[in-house]
Parts: sequence; structure tokens; C-alpha cells
Amino acid sequence: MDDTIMQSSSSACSYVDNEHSRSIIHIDVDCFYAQVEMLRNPELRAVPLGIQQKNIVVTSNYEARNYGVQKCMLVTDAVKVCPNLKLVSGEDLHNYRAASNKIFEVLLTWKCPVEKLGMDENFIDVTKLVEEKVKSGNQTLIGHMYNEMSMECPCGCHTRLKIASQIASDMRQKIYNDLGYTTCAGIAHNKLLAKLVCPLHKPNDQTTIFPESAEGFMSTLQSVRCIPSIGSKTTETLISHNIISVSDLQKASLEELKKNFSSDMAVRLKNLSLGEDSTPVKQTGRPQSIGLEDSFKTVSVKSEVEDKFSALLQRLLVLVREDGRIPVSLRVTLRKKDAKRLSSHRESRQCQISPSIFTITNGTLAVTDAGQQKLMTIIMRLFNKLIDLSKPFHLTLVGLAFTKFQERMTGRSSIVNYLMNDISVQSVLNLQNDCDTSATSMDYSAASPSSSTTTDLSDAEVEPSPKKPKKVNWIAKRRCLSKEEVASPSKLKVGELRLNSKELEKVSELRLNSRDRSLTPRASPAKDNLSDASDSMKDVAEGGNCDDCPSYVDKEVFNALPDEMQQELKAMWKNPSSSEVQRSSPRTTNKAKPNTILKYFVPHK
Ligand code: DGT
Ligand code: MG
Repeated sequence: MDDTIMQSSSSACSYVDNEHSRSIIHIDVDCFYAQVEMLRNPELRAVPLGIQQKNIVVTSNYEARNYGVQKCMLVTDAVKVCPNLKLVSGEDLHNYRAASNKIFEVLLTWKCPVEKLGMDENFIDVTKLVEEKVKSGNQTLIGHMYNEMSMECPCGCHTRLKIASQIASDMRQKIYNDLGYTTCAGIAHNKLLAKLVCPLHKPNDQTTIFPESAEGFMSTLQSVRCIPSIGSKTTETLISHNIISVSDLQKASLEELKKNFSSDMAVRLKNLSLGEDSTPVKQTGRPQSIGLEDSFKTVSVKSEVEDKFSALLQRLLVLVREDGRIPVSLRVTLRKKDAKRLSSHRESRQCQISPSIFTITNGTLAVTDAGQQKLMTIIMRLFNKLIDLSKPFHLTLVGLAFTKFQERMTGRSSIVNYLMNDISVQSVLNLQNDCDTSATSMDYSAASPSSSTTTDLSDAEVEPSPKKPKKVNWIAKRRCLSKEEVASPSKLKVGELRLNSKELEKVSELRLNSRDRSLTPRASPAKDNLSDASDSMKDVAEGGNCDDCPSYVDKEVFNALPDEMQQELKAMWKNPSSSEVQRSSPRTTNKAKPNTILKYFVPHK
């Protein structure tokens, strides 16, 4: 524990309202890229280390910072101040993104809203957790405190923020224990202050600020640009009106600000200058799209473009496999050089892709060689739509992105696990591989890059979770298909399988329709062999445990279900009157009755 008085007291606490009711933690990883590299190669720990992108040192370890190496220094300057600087390339963001995701996952274990900000920062709203812990008694502040106040705020925020400091310390400790990263944290009643006090004790430490110190703390910031939500344009306007420091902004009257900004903006600026910020911590969801771009001087030959796309696709498939979701849409982006205008512009085309291109083997997403070829065909078809090959073309960038996904269910109890192990998946959406022109975008930017660099787009595209559950449609195909099954499709239709647990939030329709199986190529050639298939058919032929099944039931499908479900179905078939299942539309059934697996088994019509 370390209570440090940073400044003398500025004002007595006068806050009694609800404004301090929240407890927010901001966590920032120390010299993030450098730590990732040092964890990968411990030999780098002992030396001053710089992470290089092009001719810039984007960050350095604290050893190098002691020599004066600063973030975003030119390599030539960095080497001047630190001749023994060890440089490691940071062009490939893959490991940084993976580390970022792991840290995010650790923070999620507290079951509080976590908002990811960039790669190495997260906000956590621990308000509810603090409320639970406030009765437990221990109110010791951990870490530093900005400007210790003697007067206790009547709303109890001091106690709450002290408890939040304990939670922050636990979080940082767990990140270190589980993953090895040291971090800094800021603790406050809003996001603005939490973020701003976070770096006050770098590295590997934390700082808490109480609400009554907000105004005084903000007045120490030399530039309005230090306030995270004030961008360069707003800064320019403020500076043009002689408002340079945050203290200047505090002193500016609202009327004066309203002359240059909208009324809302003027109020927001004023509030920010006083350290007031009511923006919520928005739970971060998974990236909406996962993409990669490759920029280069110029490419004017189709075969070269194909090579670029092929290389990008290989890398993109690694990212998608790690993500685990099944892509259902693919976007191709080109940046065309316009010789006449001496500028470049981007164009994109996207189309839906069949999820059957992807297979899931032992829970891992994969793409067969044939699947990759299919994707390349789609990519080049999109390319042909974007480029008139009868004329010369000059490209300075190609990009690929998977832009829509189906969610895969996890969790041991998920019924999807029964259906997803070693199966290939096909959507009931009747997705076509035919390219459409539904999403064509254009933007213009100056032609610039001189060397080939690859940009990882997925982090830039992190978006908050949707508030409403997404509708996901599946057809699941079992691994072992006999010739007979393909030739004469099953009669059992497992329609509208709705899940009554948490899964319901994500999957709204899941269909196992063996009529569709013949449409799908076999998933796993190694396992999907004839002996497997005939073995499984033998079980069924010997009666298995489905003697009581109605004639329309596919016994193999039935036998693949877990015991409890089989029992439930059997009971229903024995006594249909007690069952919820009707042979009418399952949708209607679901509306009126509580969820049960029985409802989802309907005879094939
Ligand atoms: P810190 O937090 O001061 O101990 O140091 P870092 O390295 O964690 O710096 P931070 O948190 O500002 O940024 C996180 C990572 O993002 C950093 O390790 C490298 C990368 N990064 C930061 N600034 C830039 C930049 O201006 N350009 C590029 N390309 N990458 C940057
Ligand atoms: Mg950092």
C-alpha cells in the first residue's frame, strides 16, 4: 500500500448528489508491444528494446526509456540516444492482438462491463461489484491517491473508490500472474478521470482520484488536447480563441463557447474541463469484421494481384480460426491509382459466402484446400467486378475482410456441441457464392505508401456488442454419412431448435435437416470414411435405443442425441397428449408454451 499526497488540498468536498455513484477502472499495459516481445523472448528483458515500424520506434521498454528513447521517435534519433538499442520489428500485429484479447478475457472474469480502447487499454465499470463489497469492511486504498483529502464526501464515494482500488489491484495482479504483463491503473468515478490519472505512476502502479480533486487535477493539464475526447479540430478552434490550457477552458464562459460550438458541445467541453464525464462503459463485443490489407508501390498485372490476395487469405484464415466464428461474408478492397489526378481511391465489393466452405474439426474452425480455392475464386470474381481488365490498371493496395459471422456456441451444456463436433456447417439462409453488388464503398485518399506493409484491421473495427441477440441460422451436418443417407434423405426434421438457456440469447434457429446433407461435401475425409458410416448404420439397424420412435424419425439422428433428450422424446412419443409438441408450426408452439427440446422435433412434411 502506498498513499502518496500528490498535491495540496484544493477544495472541500461539496458533492452530495449521485454523480459519484460509479466506480470506474482504467487499465493500460506498460510498454505494450515491448512487453509482448519480451515475453516471447526473455533475452530481450535485459536490454534496451525498441519496437520498430518502418523508420519509427513506436514504443520501447523502460530500460530504453531510461536512455531517452521515446515513443514514436525516428529510429535514427533513437539509436543516437541509445547506441545499444535492440530493435525488433513490430510490423506484424498478430501477437499484439492475441495478447490484447487475452488481457480482455482476464478482465471479463470479473463479470463487469469491460470496454476495450485500442489494443492495450480497457475501462471496467466495477460499480456493482463495489456495492457488493462495500459491506465487507476493508476500506484500505491500494496504490497512490491523487491529492489526499481530509474531508469524507457524504455520498460515500471515497469508500467506494478505495474498494475499487482494491479490485484494480486484484485485476492487475491476475493479468500479471496469468499472462505476465505489468499494467497501470486509474480509478475514479468517471472514465475521463480514470484514464487521465492512470499514467501518473508508471510503470506497474495505480492511482485513485476522488471527485473533489477533479477540477484541480484538470487545471494542471497544459493543453486542451490532453482531454481524450477533444480532437485536433476542436483544439484548433479553441486555440484560435486563445483557449489553450484546460485551465483556460475552465475559465471560458459557456456563452463564449456557444459562439463557436453547438450548445451541446459547449456544455460538454465545459464539463470535461471540470473533470465531469457521464459516458458509460460500453461492453465491447467481438470485432464486426476481420480484415487485412497489403499496400505497395504499384501492381498492374492480374497474376500479381492474385498472389497478393492468396498471401493475404492465408494470413486472414489464421485470424479467423483464432476468432472461431464462421464467416458468411467476404469483402475485397482495392486502392486504385489514378494517374491523371495523381491520387488514389479505394473501392470495395463484397458478397455472401457459404459457411460450408468452413469445417469444424475437434472444435476448431478450418478450411480445406478446396475451400481455399473456392474463396480465391470468389475473391478474383469480386476483383473482376472492380477492375476493367480490358484497360490498364494500377493498384497500390489490396484488402480482404470477412465482414459477417455466425456465432458458434460454446459451453459444455450447449446442444450445439452435440451437433458441431466434427461436422461441417451449412447455413439455412441459402447463401450463394454468387457475388452481389450490395455493398460497394468508395473513399479517396492520397497515394502514399512506398513499401509493402500489411495492416491488421480487426482491432480498428471492434464494436460494442449488439443490444439485441443476433439471429443465427444453422444447418448442422453429421460427420458420418452413408451412401444410403445421401441417396434417400431422412424423414426426421429437427426444426426450429430453440434453446432455453443462455444459448437462446445467441441462437434463435438451429435446424438439423438431413435433406440438406447431400448438398454439403464431407467434412473430414480422415474420419468420414465408409467404415465409420457403416458402423453407425449398424447401430441403428440393430435397433439401438430407438425402438419406440415413430416411423418418420431418423434413428441415427435420434441416437446421436444425449440420453436426456432421447428420454424426453420417448416420453413424448409414448404420451403425445402430455407433450407440448404439435405438428403445427413450431413457431406458434413456441410462442405459447415454455421451451422444451420436444418442441423442436417435428415430422418431416
Ligand atoms: P506505456 O503505456 O506508456 O507504458 O507504453 P505503451 O507502449 O503501452 O504505449 P501506449 O499505451 O500509448 O500504446 C500501446 C501500443 O500501441 C504501443 O506499445 C505501441 C502502439 N503505439 C502507440 N502509439 C503508436 C503510434 O503512434 N503509432 C503506432 N503505429 N503504434 C503506436
Ligand atoms: Mg500502454
